[in-house]
Amino acid sequence: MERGVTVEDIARVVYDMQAEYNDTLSMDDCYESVDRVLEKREIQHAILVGVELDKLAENNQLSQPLQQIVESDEGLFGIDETIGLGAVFGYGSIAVTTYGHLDKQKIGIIKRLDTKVVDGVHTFLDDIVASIAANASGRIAHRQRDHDEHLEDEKRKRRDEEDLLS
Ligand SMILES: [Ca+2]
Repeated sequence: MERGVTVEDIARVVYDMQAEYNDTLSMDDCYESVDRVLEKREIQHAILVGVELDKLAENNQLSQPLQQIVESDEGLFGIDETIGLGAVFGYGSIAVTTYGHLDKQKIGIIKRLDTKVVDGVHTFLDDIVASIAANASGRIAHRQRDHDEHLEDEKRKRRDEEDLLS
């Protein structure tokens, strides 16, 4: 990814969120899950919109009052959280819950973006990264549950194909 965020940064958040529920979870699983989430069109669109607005604000190219609001990451803005939230519904209730948690507890790269350790305007990016991490966490949690329920391989394969089609 661009804007100072790597897949590894996001995978690490996913690992932190899921490791306590999943004994066999590896960083590779988290990487893979983040990669799969990044293939989704609704996520790609959220990234496009959010990063574009961050960049425009960074270059002082938005109209007022939007420029000032995005540039200073005003707490009351709320559209940034809404875009992130809008992109988590595709992965079910665990993704939604995880997003809510990350929005409050901002861990890892999300915290670094939110507290402006990473240079530039990232008003939208922190919420989008939280959304990607929440989706990847939800994906892992649902797969783990399926595994626990001993779904036959056949069924899982079909779900993967549906995953790709959607
Ligand atoms: Ca934000």
